[in-house]
Amino acid sequence: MRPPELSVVVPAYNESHRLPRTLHEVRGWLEAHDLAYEVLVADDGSRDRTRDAVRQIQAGWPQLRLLELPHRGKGATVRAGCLAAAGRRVLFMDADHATHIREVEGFLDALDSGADVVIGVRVYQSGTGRGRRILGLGFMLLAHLIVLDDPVIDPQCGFKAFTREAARTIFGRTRIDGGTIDLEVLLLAQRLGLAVHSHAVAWDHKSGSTISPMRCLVQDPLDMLRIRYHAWRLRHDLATCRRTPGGGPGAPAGEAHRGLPQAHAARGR
Ligand SMILES: Nc1nc2c(ncn2[C@@H]2O[C@H](COP(=O)(O)OP(=O)(O)O)[C@@H](O)[C@H]2O)c(=O)[nH]1
Ligand SMILES: [Mg+2]
Repeated sequence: MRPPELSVVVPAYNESHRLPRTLHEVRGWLEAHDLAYEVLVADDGSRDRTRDAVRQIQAGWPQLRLLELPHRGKGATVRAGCLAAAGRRVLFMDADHATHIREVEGFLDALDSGADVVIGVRVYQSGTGRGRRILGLGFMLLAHLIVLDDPVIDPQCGFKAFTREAARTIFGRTRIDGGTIDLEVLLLAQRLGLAVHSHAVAWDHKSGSTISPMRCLVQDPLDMLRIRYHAWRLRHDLATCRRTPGGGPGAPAGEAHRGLPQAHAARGR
């Protein structure tokens, strides 16, 4: 059977109230477009009825898969989902549908034009409160101080797409289990010399955020240091993979990686 053109990975933790509507909207859009797809809900050991809700929807929707994971955090869930994805291109997006699935069109075009990774940039934002914006700026400052080699306009946007090879190569090397995995993904992509493109998206901030300010202040900086340390430990592997496309533990067996272009991180091209 041919792989789907697109895998949509949705990490979920206690999302029984928001996810069914998102799945309904995502299905509506995908089916209106001529695209072979799968949707993977990666459930992070939810304690509400998220899994039951997905199972119910699955009954009439064969392209919907449910990954049932023990609770470890968003990063672990996104990683498991992206590594389990069967599609030729892999998108991850938030369960609350803050960025509409329709935006994926531009992402697929960018992947078809040579990008390995396409990251959303929340240019058109609505509903993001003041406290949240300030936390975001603090996070950005630390991300650029501690983690990123090259500039990235919006590292934390929860709407990112990958070629299958890039998804395997990157996520196979990530370690972070929490929400800072986006930074780890970007640092690894930079070190691997992958082509990272940015794409403007609309972001409608939904209520019910699970972001905890305490976690941002304590856990995130520690995770940023871990990301940096782990990338340093991987330096030989990353340098080898950069020189020999297709090599490395995260690459899919038997699939040749097309030539990896030199790094041009997130220049909004
Ligand atoms: N797996 C997992 N996913 C989480 C966790 N916290 C949030 N998420 C998911 O991450 C996405 C974004 O979460 P959300 O609460 O909307 O964050 P925000 O809107 O960025 O403040 C959603 O798909 C959530 O289900 C977690 O602890 N584990
Ligand atoms: Mg949200």
